[in-house]
Amino acid sequence: MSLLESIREPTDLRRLSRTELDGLAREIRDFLVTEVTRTGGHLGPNLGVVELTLALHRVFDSPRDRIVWDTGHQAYVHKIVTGRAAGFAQLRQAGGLSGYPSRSESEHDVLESSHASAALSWADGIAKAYQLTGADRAVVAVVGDGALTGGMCWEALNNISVAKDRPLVIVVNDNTRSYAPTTGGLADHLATLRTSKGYERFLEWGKQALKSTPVVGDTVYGAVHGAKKGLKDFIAPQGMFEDLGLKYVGPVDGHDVEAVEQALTAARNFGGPVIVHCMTEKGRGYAAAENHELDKLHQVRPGGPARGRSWTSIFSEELCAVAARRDDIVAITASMLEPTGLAPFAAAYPRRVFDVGIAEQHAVTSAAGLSFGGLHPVVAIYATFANRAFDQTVMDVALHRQAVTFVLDRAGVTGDDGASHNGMWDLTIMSLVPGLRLAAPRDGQRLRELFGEAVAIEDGPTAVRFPKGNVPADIPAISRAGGMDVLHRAGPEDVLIVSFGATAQICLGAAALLADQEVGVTVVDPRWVSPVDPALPPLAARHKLVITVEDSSRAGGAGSGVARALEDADVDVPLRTIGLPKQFLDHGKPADVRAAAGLNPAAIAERALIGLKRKTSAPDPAAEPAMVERSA
Ligand SMILES: Cc1ncc(C[n+]2csc(CCOP(=O)(O)OP(=O)(O)O)c2C)c(N)n1
Repeated sequence: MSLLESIREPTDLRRLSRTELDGLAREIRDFLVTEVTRTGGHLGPNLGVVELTLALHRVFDSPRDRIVWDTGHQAYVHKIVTGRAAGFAQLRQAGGLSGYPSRSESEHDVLESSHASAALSWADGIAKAYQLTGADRAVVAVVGDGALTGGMCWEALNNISVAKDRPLVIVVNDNTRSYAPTTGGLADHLATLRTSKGYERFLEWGKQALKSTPVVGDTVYGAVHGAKKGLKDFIAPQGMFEDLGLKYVGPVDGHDVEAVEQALTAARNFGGPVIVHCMTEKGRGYAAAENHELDKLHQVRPGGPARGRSWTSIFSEELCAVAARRDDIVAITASMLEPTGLAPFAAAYPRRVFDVGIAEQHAVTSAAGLSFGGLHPVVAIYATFANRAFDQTVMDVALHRQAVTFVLDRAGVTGDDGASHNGMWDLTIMSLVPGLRLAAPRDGQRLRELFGEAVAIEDGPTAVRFPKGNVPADIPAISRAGGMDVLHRAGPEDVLIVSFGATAQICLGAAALLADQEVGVTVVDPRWVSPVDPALPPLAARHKLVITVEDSSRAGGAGSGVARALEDADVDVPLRTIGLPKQFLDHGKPADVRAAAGLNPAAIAERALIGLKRKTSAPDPAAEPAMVERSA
């Protein structure tokens, strides 16, 4: 039996000798490389936390003690040592293991959301609860140097540092990178701490102070006392964390299980908030990751790098083209220069791009300032992370009518990253913002056009949203109705299908199915989701039924905008809105997740036939689209 096979739960780790631990770390790395390159997933971050995770599970007694992973993309090793190795065969596939911690998978998992920089606040709250209820349970948060650039971490630290008697261990997993190297004042400060002599001094101190402290177990007074005294003596250098009033242990070699255990044990026994600064190497032990300059194989795809023409690459090209004509165009990324397609722009115009860290709120308000200062900022973020900056979008950008263009990549169902990565709230939240004009291109050509139209608007904010993956072939318009593209028109004016963004292809598929049933269909793409095109209500009035289709939440989204516009124009044509249900959608293949929500030609055609009363609603619930939500 391999060492890996002998680990069914964290307590199994505590029987292992140092040599066995090294062997286990090797086996885990081999396992990760084999499994994750096959299924796709986060590779580099997990290769970097093998020893750190082993040490955490030897020192802390999970699930009694709580280990809170920030972002959660680096929790694969944690999954392996908590009995889920077999599940990696189905990683990120429908019904299989989630790519992030998941409470339904294991009692060892706490925080499921994959939005960064939240773990310290979670840990603060859990520690407060345990203190108030008298529970003797340790709380440890693991946060990357990238995630530590997020504002929530600093709000949490501001609170954590004042509670001197509330135990909380914060492990900073410092691999010097987010995707790319982490930048900013904090990164500079961590670099200063890294180059201090603290590690050697720690090892020396650790050997003496912890000689009699069990790795896991009683907080013997002497050991606690010794640890406290030792920590005081050990504090080095007098850095920012100390100035905040937090004890600082480190820097510790995060690939030396023994050193990490010593540090964690001392921190655990300290009795107050402690930062343990671990240095790790992203991609450790796998040459392809170690040598991958761009992002150390942060995430890999099954079957190797993507082929084909992505939406992102078209935006990337268009941004450079516009920027060549206009030197007021600047771009902002929240730590995702490469994934959001800003790298070519950054190479061409290094002074005109700002990587602000994982700090979407700051990105947006800083964009308001750039606009006030006479520039036209393009904020390039993933749609799901726009949630983070809703208030800033409303109050700082829109209220002040700043000309900021949001580019929302990975909008709609993204699928395999699970509930918190789907970009399914952007159409709702952006539609709520007064004065914000919101576009959803259906293909590459429309992305170029609409991005150009968006950055030409100078009296308020604009947003352009598009999905993950490759663009479809361009879908030409056959005519225009107001500002809307008419994509299809055949037969009597029975059904008007209003297709938002990249749903055009499936709407045309539905039109073809309906033509077979001798139903006349018009398909329009309004191009702009908000405001609703004034030509839409009169066009709707000529039809017997209107169906809106969007790859975003039905609740308050594009279809809701159409409903309000028809109501305001006193157009009483029946309306059906098709979109994602107000639910958290489990991971799975994007097409399957969409189809389950009724976002496919057959389901749309079915809704049309029922709406036209050519067919009654089937009494058999199994015939209903699985996730259609009726009440939202
Ligand atoms: C709010 C938010 N913005 C952006 C991301 C995308 N993202 C995922 S991991 C990551 C880098 C995290 O860096 P770090 O915390 O240092 O962890 P590492 O991958 O280096 O282990 C980013 C930017 C996110 N998850 N959440």
